[in-house]
Amino acid sequence: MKRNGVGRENRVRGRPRSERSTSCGGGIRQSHLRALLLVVLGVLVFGSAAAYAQFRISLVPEQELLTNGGFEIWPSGSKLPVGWEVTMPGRENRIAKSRDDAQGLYAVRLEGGVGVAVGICQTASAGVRGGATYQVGLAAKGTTTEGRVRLDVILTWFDALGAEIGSRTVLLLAETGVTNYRGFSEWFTSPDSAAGLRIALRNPGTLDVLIDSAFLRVYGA
Ligand SMILES: [Ca+2]
Repeated sequence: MKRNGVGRENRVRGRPRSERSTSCGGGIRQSHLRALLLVVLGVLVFGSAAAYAQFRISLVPEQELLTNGGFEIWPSGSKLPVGWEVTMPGRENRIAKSRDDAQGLYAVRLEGGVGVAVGICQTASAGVRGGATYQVGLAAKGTTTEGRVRLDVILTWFDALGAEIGSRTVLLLAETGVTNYRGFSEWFTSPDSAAGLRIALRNPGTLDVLIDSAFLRVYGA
């Protein structure tokens, strides 16, 4: 009887070892599993947030503001590509269509000279607004390995009444021996009252410069 009582007591005080082991061990594993899942979830959430912040610009809609940025369209007999004007009157004869292109069929060549800065420009209004993020870029190169090739990109902002409200020169190229196309780009933000943006591509150097694949994008359109 006593032996049986002890046996019953043992059975009552504790569940079989295998059951305890299964229950307790399982509880610990579930706890660890929950912690691990939380860590993984945290990594995913924070990792995704960081990735989103880093690449958010590429995820929002964008709008191209330039007309004929690839310089593929040229009116018959014209020295200027469609959509572009000359920055200084009378300099059309120093601007030319070139088959030495980075993309497509044609590029534009701005002739260099002493005391002369040949340039082309165009003004965008559709899609231009205050406080937006923009990216301007192009491919450019020189035609000789000797001397310094120059190219300035000049951005000028206008308000809704057409008054100039700011200007900024972005020097994209000022290097020696660049005879293969290289891509250049820069990010910027518009002034709050911006309603128009003129972009001018100007060669202030003495050597010719070739330009192709120009773009001017606004994000969040
Ligand atoms: Ca082209």
